[in-house]
Amino acid sequence: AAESAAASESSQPADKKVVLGFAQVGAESGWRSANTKSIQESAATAGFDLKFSDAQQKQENQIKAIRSYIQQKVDVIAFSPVVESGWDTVLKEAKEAGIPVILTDRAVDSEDTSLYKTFIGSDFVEEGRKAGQWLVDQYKDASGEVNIVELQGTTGSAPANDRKSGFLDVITSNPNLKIIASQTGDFTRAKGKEVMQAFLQANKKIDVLYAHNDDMALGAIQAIEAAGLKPGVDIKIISVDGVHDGIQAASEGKINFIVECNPLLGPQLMTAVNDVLAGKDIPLRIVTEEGTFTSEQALAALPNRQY
Ligand code: GZL
Repeated sequence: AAESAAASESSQPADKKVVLGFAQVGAESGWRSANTKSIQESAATAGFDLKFSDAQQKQENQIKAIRSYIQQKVDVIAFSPVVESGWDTVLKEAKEAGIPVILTDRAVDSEDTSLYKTFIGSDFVEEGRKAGQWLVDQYKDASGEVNIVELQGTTGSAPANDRKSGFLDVITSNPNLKIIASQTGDFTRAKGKEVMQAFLQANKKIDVLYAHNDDMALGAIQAIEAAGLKPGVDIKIISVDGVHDGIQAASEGKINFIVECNPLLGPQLMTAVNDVLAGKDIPLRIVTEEGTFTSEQALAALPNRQY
């Protein structure tokens, strides 16, 4: 009787595992792999039954996955929206089914914030501002024009939109700093290399590359070296994430400045799942802590990096 009483008090019967449905963006970058590992390991540690899907960076696949979790009557749905728009319908379906939703990593542009319990992730505008500030400091005495090319993240994604706007907002303080070309590399190495090749062919003088993630910067480095130029010297490179291969390149002076974007969101997500199921009020926004790395700092940090 005591056990059944305990079970009836909490929202979960004592022996039933919490079922968490997670709809992941894809496996496009080192950051994403580290993020997936953090979520899978944290769910196991929390004793949750994790249902996990990879949408290959396609919104329709994420929506399908969320609908399948609704059908399966999972306890909580969490996902990292590949793009900001187009989520209201499926989030309303989850709400009508009485299944709480938690956003991780990327935000949605829904006006109705009752459609999700919280958004756990970085401040991408601040990341763009940090990247821009480093460049402004580097070129504060520049007399001539500084030609910048930009490899944007996935079109329509919160990190691409916000890293662009934060960067632009800061560099306008120096009219010499000019973005002469800007195009999406979809957060992948392959596309980053391809677009950088095109930038190099179309522009005779490129001084700086601003890449929205390390993977595109690493692809661009291949293109820069193939063109007989020295990355980090002939073309300064600023990137975002701080994954192992990015930190490695920075420690070798091929990337000059990295703005960290923390992928290890698993523990905060599992805490939020428990709090939501316990009926606790949680903040609508949980911002993850992160820093920056110059080449010297990357060299010192390399031995201790977890991912
Ligand atoms: C940022 C995340 C971005 C990373 C990329 O939080 O959404 O997606 O910066 C990843 O590496 O592909």
